[in-house]
Amino acid sequence: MPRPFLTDLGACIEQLAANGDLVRVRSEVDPVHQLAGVAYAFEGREVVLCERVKGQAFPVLVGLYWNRAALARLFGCALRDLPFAIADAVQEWQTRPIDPEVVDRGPANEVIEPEVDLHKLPIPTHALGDGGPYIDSAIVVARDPDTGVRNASIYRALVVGPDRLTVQLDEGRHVRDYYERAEKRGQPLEVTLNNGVGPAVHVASIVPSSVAPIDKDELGIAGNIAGEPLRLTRSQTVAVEGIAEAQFILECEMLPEAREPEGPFAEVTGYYAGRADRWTVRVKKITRRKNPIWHTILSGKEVFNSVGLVGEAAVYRLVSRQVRDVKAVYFSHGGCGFYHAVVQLKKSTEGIAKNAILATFAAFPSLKMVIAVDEDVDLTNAEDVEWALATRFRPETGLITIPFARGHELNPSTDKGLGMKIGIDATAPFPRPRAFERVKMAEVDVSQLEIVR
Ligand SMILES: Cc1cc2nc3c(=O)[nH]c(=O)nc-3n(C[C@H](O)[C@H](O)[C@H](O)COP(=O)(O)O)c2cc1C
Ligand SMILES: [Mn+2]
Repeated sequence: MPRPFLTDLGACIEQLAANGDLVRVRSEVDPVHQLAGVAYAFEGREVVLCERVKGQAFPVLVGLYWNRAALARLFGCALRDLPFAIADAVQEWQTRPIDPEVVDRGPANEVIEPEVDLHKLPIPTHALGDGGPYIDSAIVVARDPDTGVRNASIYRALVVGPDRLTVQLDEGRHVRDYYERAEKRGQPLEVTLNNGVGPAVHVASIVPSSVAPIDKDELGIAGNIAGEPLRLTRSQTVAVEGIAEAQFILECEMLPEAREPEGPFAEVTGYYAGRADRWTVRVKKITRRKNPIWHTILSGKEVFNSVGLVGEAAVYRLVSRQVRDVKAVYFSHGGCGFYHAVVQLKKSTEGIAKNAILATFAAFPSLKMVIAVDEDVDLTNAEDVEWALATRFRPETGLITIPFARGHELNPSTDKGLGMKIGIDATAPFPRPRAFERVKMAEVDVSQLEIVR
């Protein structure tokens, strides 16, 4: 059954309100620092709609991804099933993709701005040390300059002029690969930045390349999640499409040979990414809905529950096929959402936890640490995982270290991404000796008892 609220942000907000997961801030907030500060008071709880933004005509939505329970309600599944629901849609896409459809005009083209002025958009400046206003939730749609295959992803973009942005493209990103090939020919890379989309499109655009390789259009994943093709709209000034359902579309080109300062930016690591000369983008046209809502994402729980959640789903899908004993994967929040993974196994043989650890590293290169636990450990509970480390992990046999391996360049504990990965087997021996049998109490429904306080 089609679920339009998973692609259309306006419908999504209505659904959040109906589920009791939305707060509206009626007081005016300053987009410089104050908006993020107000939103942070709700981090991990309700999604926040700032209805009046100082000096700006449009409201701003923030916090769409920071509460997994609210996301599960949107996706219509139980909280613990959320990564599996995404993994199932991704698998369906691999075998029966619901590819996007291109239309001439969409809701995102209701207003075609006569001139480009990024300062007229309510783009907030988040953290106190940030280098300026950042677009950080727009879906970047591009085409491979050789094959024409479409790509969707998210890159932070700093506003540096009325029609100019600077962006950060990590190593290995498909858009960086496209750009480098276009630049070699002295050509710009055309892209659209699509702000204000539903979770199906967001999820599709951050599925890791181990699952959505460079020769596949990951926008199809949005179709498989929402149950209907995602609609794309032809652009006014570039040959790449925009997302018809978006609130705003910025038609842009990434300029060859041009670099301008970008940063600092409060990153998912909890640190600022530094300022340096990075890629330059020129905005050629802005189109929008009549009454649009700007969407922004705060680094922190929001990203843990989006990149992390989608990473878990992708890793689970890949690794459980190689190692059937793997039952679940969790990217813990203390690990910045995607540096630490906990892999849960129901062991059928000795040594298999180490194979699961190696397969997990292969499936998600940003990971620094993988901990394997048994099925009787709650993998989402840091205290329970620590209990497994304390009582099952034997450092003399259970530790894997992989020095000088590629990780995530933003992680300051690495040398620009180069560092050691560690795998920890915190599973009990197989077959399980009596000494490793976990204490269990009877399950009692206390609501049936007479209890006095
Ligand atoms: C809110 C948010 C911001 C992101 N910012 C960046 C960024 O600035 N640079 C980057 O390389 N990746 C960033 N990512 C991660 C990429 O979007 C993600 O890895 C994506 O799968 C890359 O796709 P691609 O390889 O198809 O280009 C961000 C993800 C999210 C959710
Ligand atoms: Mn891609």
